[in-house]
Amino acid sequence: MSNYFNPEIETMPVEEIKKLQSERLVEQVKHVYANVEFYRNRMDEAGVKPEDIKGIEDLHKLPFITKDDLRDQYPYGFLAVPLEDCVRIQSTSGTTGRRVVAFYTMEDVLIWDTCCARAIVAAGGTKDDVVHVSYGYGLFTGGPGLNGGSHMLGSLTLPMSSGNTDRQIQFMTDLGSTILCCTPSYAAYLGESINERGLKDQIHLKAGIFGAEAWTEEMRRGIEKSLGIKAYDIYGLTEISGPGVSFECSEQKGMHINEDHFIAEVIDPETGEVLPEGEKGELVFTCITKKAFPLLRYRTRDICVLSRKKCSCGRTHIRMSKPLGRSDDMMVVKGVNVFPSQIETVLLNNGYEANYQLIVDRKNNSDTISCDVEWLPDNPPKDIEDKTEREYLLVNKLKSMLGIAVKVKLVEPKSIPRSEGKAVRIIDKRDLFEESALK
Ligand code: DLL
Repeated sequence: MSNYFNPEIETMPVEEIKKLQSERLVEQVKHVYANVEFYRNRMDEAGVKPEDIKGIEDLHKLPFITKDDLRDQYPYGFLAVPLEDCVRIQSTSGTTGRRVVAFYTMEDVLIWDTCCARAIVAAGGTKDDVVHVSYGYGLFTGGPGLNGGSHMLGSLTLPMSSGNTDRQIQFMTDLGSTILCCTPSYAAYLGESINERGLKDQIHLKAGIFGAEAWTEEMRRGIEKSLGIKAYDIYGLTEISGPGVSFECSEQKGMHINEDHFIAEVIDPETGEVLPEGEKGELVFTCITKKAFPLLRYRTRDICVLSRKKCSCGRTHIRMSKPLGRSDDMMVVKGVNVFPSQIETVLLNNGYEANYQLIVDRKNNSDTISCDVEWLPDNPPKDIEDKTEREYLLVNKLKSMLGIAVKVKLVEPKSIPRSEGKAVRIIDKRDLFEESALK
């Protein structure tokens, strides 16, 4: 594949995009069937042969892939090229033991960079911009993704990573950062910090590219005001490549999916039935260009709506709404993906039962998570010191499992309300999901 960064692809007539997707899908199916035993078995079980897939109209014949499949196949089960052809791995946040590790060939990295470069352009970026990347660098895809996109565009890239707010602001003022890339919570925090220090007139930001967690329109308006910028949403997930699977344009009405690389479907999460455009359901992606770790029909668990309505920016690629919720119980806390089951595992491994409740909140634009857990009736804490010690032990265990701090409170047996139906394990006070503007 030549010509990685070709903006014309984003304005191709829809029929041409679909034709391109069909051609690439056919090749991709052959590639995974030939190289990944897991796919071969799944497709054989479903009675589908590579030659049955003649274009995107046959996509529905392929079986779905879930995160559990990826964990079961950890680490190499989905690798579709020889390991020596890979140049990079990235990994999902917050999961333990069986993480999801995604592999990239050099070509895969360039495709990913292209997707992120497009997001920067859609936010008004050019090679003359100074792109300040405050997403975390490392296994998390945020930093490396936007870094790569900025390089591809030829912009000056500041690989700040997250944290150290004073240093962030100093570089921002001294080097004249014009585009900020970070999580929306961190952007809000930076905005506050800059205003508190009275430095707003010394920063030159014009745009921000914020994603990796849910954020509301209200939050967008707050960030835009405090930093004096236009704030753009960006979406992605490690399994599919990282940030840049989709991104907002100047219209700010949903995120254009990079359709020359990913096919999007929305399904009914209960039945798996493909839903028509405009209906709300679970987002499913098929990677049609990636070679090392190409997932077909991967269930993201993000609930979204797709729209092909014409966008006045001129891009023809389909748009997705902001995620409107999840079809599983994953929460994104401080940018880290947290499953209640992980917390439960720590509790059970440490002699507690599954009588717990998680309270997630957002204060001063920073997420907090606390966990109330009942001590066992036959093993109450001896005194206040013993209680604190036991709580501290759980805090440490949870920290090493999740990578973030969870406040723990031991409470009396039967003090957590029992529910008649599904246990109410999570109280998320953040109210992050709202019906999004896909017009
Ligand atoms: O969060 C990739 C990313 C980095 C996206 C930087 C945007 C910017 P994961 O850690 O694998 O990857 O988490 C993926 O995060 O399935 C969504 O539930 C959530 N998510 C990502 N972007 C958004 C967004 C990165 N813009 C999971 N709005 C996804 C809401 C988002 N949720």
